[in-house]
Amino acid sequence: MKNKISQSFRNHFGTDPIVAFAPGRINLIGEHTDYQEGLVFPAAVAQGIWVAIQKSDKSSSRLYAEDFEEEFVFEINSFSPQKGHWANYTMGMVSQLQQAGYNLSNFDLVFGGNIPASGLSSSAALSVAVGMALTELFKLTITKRSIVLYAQKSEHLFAGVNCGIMDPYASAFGVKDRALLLDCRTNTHFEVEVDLGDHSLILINSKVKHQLADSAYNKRREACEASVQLLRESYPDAKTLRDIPVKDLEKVKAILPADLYPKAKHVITEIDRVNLASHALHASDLIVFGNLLKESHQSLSTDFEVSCAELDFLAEHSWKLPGVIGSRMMGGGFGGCTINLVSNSELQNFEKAMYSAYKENFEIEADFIPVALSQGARILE
Ligand code: GAF
Repeated sequence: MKNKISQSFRNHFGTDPIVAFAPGRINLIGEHTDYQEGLVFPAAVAQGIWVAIQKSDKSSSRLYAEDFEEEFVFEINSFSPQKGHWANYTMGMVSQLQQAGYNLSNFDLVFGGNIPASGLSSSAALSVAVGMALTELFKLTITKRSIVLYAQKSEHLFAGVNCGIMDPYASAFGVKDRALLLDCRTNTHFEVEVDLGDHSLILINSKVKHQLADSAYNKRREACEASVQLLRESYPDAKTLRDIPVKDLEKVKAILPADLYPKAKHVITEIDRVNLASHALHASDLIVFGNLLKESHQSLSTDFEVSCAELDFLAEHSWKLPGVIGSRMMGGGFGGCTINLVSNSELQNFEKAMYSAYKENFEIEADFIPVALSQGARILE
């Protein structure tokens, strides 16, 4: 893929580029907790986005999206977000760097990738790869941590999604064979070795992406913030739902209105589940780990209401099959993938059974994506 993107750059712009790579991510557990300063448990995957870049002496910056075969041109000192456009992830990063005081000149850029499904954070991977590429190109002194924060802010301001930090963080800091137990309050992580014995992680791509997912995402975040406001009467020091102990759920229920309580309950219990899941994984207790995945799905579906018929079907049907340790929807919701932990001896049967059951119910041919936990973003030699 690196060669393809470099070659495309040479064809378009006639010079040799610097190439950066940033991977997509999975998340073992901990959904919709990052923007409440909770815990999450993501990892980088092998697939990702490659960005080729070089300085330009032209009066504008030229972008080319290899996968869409589309060009976009903008002036480095005067640009604004274009609704729904892929160029936002480059312009958003440029804007963040400029606001931080870095002086950039025009550049040419080609990007492309091999992320096989939605829900694996291709947008965060693109932002992080662009951040890495610009840092290298202009010899800027910027830490990966800052690139992560700029990527998140860029998604807020240029894509209109008020996301948390999990996706760019996992893309930047991923480690081979490890998941990151990330504390979204301190923005620091522990690496946890993921030894699944005779089991594998496999994603099922539902191939659906329901409309309004972005506005529903923002609404969920607002609901959490509204809950915190109300809870402050009883918990004056609470900054986010992270500060509400899981043992206080009954008290929380008495305070919050009926529409907010289930959302708050999801976040509070999900943070607890991440804690328990990391201990279970550390102790190689896959049964406990798998049950937590199931509880996470139920909570996301019933309480947080970010699942959909297709994801519910994929998770619920998986639970019934032999060799399945756990299964749940993954990521923001309303489509994308489920993540499944399945015994290697049953993997083929699992795929066959899930493929036909899903096709029969939704007339969609699901894809199965094996997961290899991999290294995070880097400049390629
Ligand atoms: C999306 C967001 F970008 C993340 O920040 C996170 O909130 C996730 O949904 C849900 O856990 O991927």
